[in-house]
Amino acid sequence: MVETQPWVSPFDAQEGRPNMEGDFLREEVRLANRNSGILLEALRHDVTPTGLHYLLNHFDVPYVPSATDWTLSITGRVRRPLKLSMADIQAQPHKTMRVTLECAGNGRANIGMRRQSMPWMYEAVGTSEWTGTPLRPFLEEAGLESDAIDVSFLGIDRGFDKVFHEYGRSLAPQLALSDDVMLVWGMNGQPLLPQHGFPLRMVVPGWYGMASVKWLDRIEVLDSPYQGHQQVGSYVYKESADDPGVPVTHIRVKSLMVPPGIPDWYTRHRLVAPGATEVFGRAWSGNGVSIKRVEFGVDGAWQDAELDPASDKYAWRGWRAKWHAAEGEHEIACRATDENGDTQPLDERWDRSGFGNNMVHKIRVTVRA
Ligand SMILES: Nc1nc2c(c(=O)[nH]1)N[C@H]1C(S)=C(S)[C@@H](COP(=O)(O)O)O[C@H]1N2
Ligand SMILES: [Mo]
Repeated sequence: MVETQPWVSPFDAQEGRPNMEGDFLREEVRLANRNSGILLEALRHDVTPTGLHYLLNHFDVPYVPSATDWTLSITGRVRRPLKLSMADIQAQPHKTMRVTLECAGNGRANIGMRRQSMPWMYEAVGTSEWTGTPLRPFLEEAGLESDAIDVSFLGIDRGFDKVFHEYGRSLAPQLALSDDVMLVWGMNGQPLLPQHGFPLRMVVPGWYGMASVKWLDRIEVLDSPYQGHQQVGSYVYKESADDPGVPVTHIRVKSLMVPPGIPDWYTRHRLVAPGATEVFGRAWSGNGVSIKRVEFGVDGAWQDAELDPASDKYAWRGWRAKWHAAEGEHEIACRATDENGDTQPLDERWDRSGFGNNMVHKIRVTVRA
């Protein structure tokens, strides 16, 4: 870690943070202490224990002591504006879905010229059983006007990222009305924890995590495209600053392994005993596309891994590979391909903000008796 950057008021500056190489900044380390990732060994669990699920909070976690007074309003280009209590929402039919969430910035720190932001390596992913109810009946009750072209979702957390804003995102009406977009109050059979959006959040399965707005209190139906910072000023794939870019949407195909053997505590370098061993991992893709193939690589030689039975449509899939570990230094890797034929790249995928880097997971291993 190197010294903190010279102080420039972030409340005035309009420029984004630059890209950089080298050691992590104090600011990045502080963000990493606030936003924890999954421990890779916890990939073993089909459903990530709640306390091991990754976290990404841009601002402060709001203090909401009870769900009793929480309301969700639906306003804007609707025929009947609604103000719903948690009781109104929970009176709808319940549904529990197993969904893998991944942060769009996962893999950012593995890009040579990384963006100054949350320095995720591989660990911004987790799978939960989310309990809630589809959003659709509420939007239908409110009744979208014929000029409604965007549906915005706002949380109560606020702060600065170039500009002042409340965390907000939007979805096209057609998507907001799909059966899979959910209003969620439960995570793994318990009320949401404060850091995961208590008492109410969205889950937009198959999309990178930014779409799943936490602490949801307002839905505004719009007759023009939503212009919130998290929609148009961030989460856009760009080659360079003047690239108009392409919005970040669905999760890209990816796989990870449980690091085999035992770690050195500080470097996390692995030590594996020679002989037969099994490497276990997970693979997933976005938009409900299933995993077709996972390969396991040792020093660049690839073999097919065995896939566990498919899980829910939007949840990751287990895989395992037999490895006859020979003494010496090795680099092991895994690579997934989905039913669309999309495969993970071997090397980092450039994006100016470090979004969508789904390069293969590589681990250096010492094999010694
Ligand atoms: N209100 C609000 N919702 C939010 C965020 C946020 O900062 N504020 N972060 C988003 C991002 S970028 C991700 S990846 C997911 C993370 O959800 P989790 O912390 O429950 O894992 O929440 C999304 N929803
Ligand atoms: Mo994210």
